[in-house]
Amino acid sequence: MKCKKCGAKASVNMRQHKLALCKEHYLEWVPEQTARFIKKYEMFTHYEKILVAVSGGKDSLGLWDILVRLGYQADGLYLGLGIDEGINYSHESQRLAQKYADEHQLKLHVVDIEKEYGQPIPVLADKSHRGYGKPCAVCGLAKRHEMNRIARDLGYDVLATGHNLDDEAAVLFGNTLAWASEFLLRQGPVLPSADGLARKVKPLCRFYEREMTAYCLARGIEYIYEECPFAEGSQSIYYKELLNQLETARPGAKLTFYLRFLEARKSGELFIENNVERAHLHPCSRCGQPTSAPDICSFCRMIEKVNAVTES
Ligand code: Q46
Ligand code: ZN
Ligand code: ZN
Repeated sequence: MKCKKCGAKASVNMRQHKLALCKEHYLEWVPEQTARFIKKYEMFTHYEKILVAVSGGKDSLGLWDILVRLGYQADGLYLGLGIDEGINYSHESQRLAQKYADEHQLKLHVVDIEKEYGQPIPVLADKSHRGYGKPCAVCGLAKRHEMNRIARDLGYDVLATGHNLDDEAAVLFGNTLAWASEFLLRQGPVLPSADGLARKVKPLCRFYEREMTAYCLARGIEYIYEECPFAEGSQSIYYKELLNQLETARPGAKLTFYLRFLEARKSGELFIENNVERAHLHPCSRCGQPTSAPDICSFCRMIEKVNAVTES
């Protein structure tokens, strides 16, 4: 297979785009496409300060690399979750995030959950009894809370995450199966800022996971290969496997599923827009972040519960 641009031997073949490229042209194509998506979905401008949530994995490090190559003002945020059983996941992912930042002279903010709140994520999950055996619910809550807190406290205009097409299609699939209308309405490449919530963007939402792997390998970016040990057996992995089977039989199916959804959502054809009541947000009386809960936000309530258990 030959590169469509120069005729040299292709190293990446994207069946869904009917496009094969050599390494050099692939490394040009990915940022060009990202710049196009940033513009199309009006994510941010070169004048805005971007905070990239960096986990040490290929998507977030790839995203940071692309944004910096495109000349955006992008700093990183690493959240230390304290998930160190088995493969030393947190320790290794922080090492790789820091390594990338140091090698490219970039600023990486590091927030350690245990230092901030007294316990690592698995213990917070256990003590708050929100885990049902897995710490993912508490982890997601803590990540959202901390990312928004840091973006607000340090004056960033926008928070960027490395969600790729496989992630977005799996979430969309789950939300569609459940007809979770409120989640469907909120799912998109941009979540505008509102009542103290930072704008959230997903510049990689149209890249397949394997395209990000190819990008990081071609750029020589060292990233953590292993998933978080708690991801094993998760619903989202199961949905990804199902969608991969579909993609093998019908190349491009995943992209079409996602893009058609975005079109329908934009033109108000989801038939759910008018039925969803928007939650009224007000500042949490403890941390000041927006919440729809009556007094304090669910994160502060979780921490309060953990502290009560710890003290008793
Ligand atoms: S939520 Fe669950 Fe992830 Fe947190 S505990 Fe690991 S798998 S990192 S995306
Ligand atoms: Zn080429
Ligand atoms: Zn709060």
